[in-house]
Amino acid sequence: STTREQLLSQVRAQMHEKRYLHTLGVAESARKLAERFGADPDKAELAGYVHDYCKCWPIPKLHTYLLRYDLPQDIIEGEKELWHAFVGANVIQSELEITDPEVIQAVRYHTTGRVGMSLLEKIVCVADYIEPQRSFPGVEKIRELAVKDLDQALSEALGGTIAMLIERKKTVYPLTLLAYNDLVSKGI
Ligand code: DGI
Ligand code: FE
Ligand code: FE
Ligand code: FE
Repeated sequence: STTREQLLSQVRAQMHEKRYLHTLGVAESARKLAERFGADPDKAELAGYVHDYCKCWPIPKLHTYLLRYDLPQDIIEGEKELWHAFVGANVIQSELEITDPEVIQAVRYHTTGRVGMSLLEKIVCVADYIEPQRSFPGVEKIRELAVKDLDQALSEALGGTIAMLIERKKTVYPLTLLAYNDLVSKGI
């Protein structure tokens, strides 16, 4: 079985220094959120380590893997920013021998979110926004919410992303909008 050191050196080899520091930050933040909200801290940390495994892969390589894994047509035809999450969920199984379906799902939906996210999916998604290296308008509010209410933090984070995408005239992936609507319709 793979040791933590082996895993981290393989993750490190996929990306730039800055992305690796972000990765370590997400693992740390995810572990803390898991301890706070009652998820498995080891799973959260592992998901953090691997969530952006494919983030720095060249677009043609990501495209090859999208076709190889027969990933959804709307992902292939949509924003390339989303590719690393869907490809990553499959690649961590083949290259890192990660078999835990909860960890795999957390990687798959860390960028878009979805309706009915598991606790671990929410944790990884929110950790991705609030890890210590992150700075963007609104990050402090999400950090504050994440101390008390994970769903509120998630709602704020998804809402902020949707607003940013609209501002930049980018398409909003349907799942992201549905996830946001689901939270808001429940008063979150
Ligand atoms: O990989 P990271 O930079 O750590 O963060 P991420 O995986 O959450 O997001 C990557 C990018 O994807 C980010 O710039 C926002 C963008 N994104 C998230 N949801 C959507 C999206 N882009 C489009 N076009 N549509 C979405 O629904
Ligand atoms: Fe990502
Ligand atoms: Fe990169
Ligand atoms: Fe990330």
